Amino acid sequence: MSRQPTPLFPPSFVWGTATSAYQIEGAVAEGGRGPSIWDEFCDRPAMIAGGETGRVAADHYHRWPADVDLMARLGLDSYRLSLSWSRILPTGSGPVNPEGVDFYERLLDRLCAVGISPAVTLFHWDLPSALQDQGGWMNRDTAYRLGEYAQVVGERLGDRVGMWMPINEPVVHTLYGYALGVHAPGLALGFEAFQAAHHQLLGHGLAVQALRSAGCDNIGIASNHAPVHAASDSPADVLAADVYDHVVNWMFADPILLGKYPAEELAQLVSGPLDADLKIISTPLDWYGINYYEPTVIAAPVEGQGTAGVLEVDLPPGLPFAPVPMTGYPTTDFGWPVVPEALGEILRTFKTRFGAALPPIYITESGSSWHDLPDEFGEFVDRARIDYHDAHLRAVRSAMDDGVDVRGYFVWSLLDNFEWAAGYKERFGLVHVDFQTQERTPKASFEWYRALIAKHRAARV
Ligand code: IFM
Repeated sequence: MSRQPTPLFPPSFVWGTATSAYQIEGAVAEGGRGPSIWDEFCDRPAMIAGGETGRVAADHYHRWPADVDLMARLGLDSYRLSLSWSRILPTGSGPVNPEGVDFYERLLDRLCAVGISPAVTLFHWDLPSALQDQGGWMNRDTAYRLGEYAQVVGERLGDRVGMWMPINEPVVHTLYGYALGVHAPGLALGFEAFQAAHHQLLGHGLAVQALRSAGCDNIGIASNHAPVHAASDSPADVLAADVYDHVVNWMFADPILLGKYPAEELAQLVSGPLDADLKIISTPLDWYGINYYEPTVIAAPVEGQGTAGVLEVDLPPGLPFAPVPMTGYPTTDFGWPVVPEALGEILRTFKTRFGAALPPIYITESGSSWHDLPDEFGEFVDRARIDYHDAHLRAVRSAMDDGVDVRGYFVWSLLDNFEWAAGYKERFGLVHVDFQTQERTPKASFEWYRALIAKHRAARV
């Protein structure tokens, strides 16, 4: 990896980090919070590595003042957090929990006081259980509940929020949570799960409209995208890769940016008043957020052979595509290939595919998990994480030089946290968290990012 200084970005480029409520807050039964689907999913045997749960997580609910101090030391322009829906509306709709609103008011106030602009996600996979009891995202009503929740939050907290994302990574929530059953709510509905995707997209559009009516602006989405490559030039592999690309990328981006599903066959997977819904879903955004981690290689399925690989789960038989491991690249300790140029590639693809319909882009997440260990001085010298971000920032810069309008980069994540079904072993943070003592130790990557931000701040002056 290069040891040249990371290239400079324009003065207005936004430097951020990201987290989500269930992954860091803990305190799941405090402050009037209602249960969420992740509380219940973690209680099911064998769903989470090591039987871990987010009940305490990084205890951010109690330690947020010290965590904001760390962010101030880092010099962040913006901090992307998600609100726990069931902390604000314990049953997903109806009465507001004043203690929940109060918690976020104090957190947002403090962020603003230290000069960090909050970037708020409304739904990062932790649906209130009461809404799941009514079908969750398979139920069209949930989309309207997200709109109402957005209205409440917009009215109460909107004056302190710099950027909004109604939803995070609908593709992952749909595939893992509703199609394969390896994330909450643990449903294995196969292709029927696309109804849940459609309702999330509808909820996104309704939430955008509600936020605007509450006087909020600077609204986008945090959506996971990455290039899909065919395993070979064979027509069967190329076709399989194209189908997969449509399912994981364009099924989610096209409705939002173009107001249509990318193929008639995919539109037929969902029901509802599609024309009217797509108008709502494509309510114009101020920007589009891409979460990027790794590209995918796809082959045509071999009859009688199960498919595993990048999704880290066995896929049901009969799918028209088979993810295969990517070779020739280093992998993170989580086993994900490190392919920075693929971030540049997806950015250029967005520019080409959407043209004038594409608003400015933010990288709303990128990061890598390394099983960091302290050296003899107790320091975490996470060179691999630094190299990861350096290389991915270079890829962003190069795409910008090619005319892609990228406005900011949010490191996933500020803190080591609860990595969903993988529990606590996977560590994405710039700050190490000892989950026994909750001690925070900034890693070398924290100092690297601090210096990078400081250099840009100095250039601003
Ligand atoms: O931890 C997750 C996050 O919640 C959503 N994006 C990917 C991250 C790493 O897996």
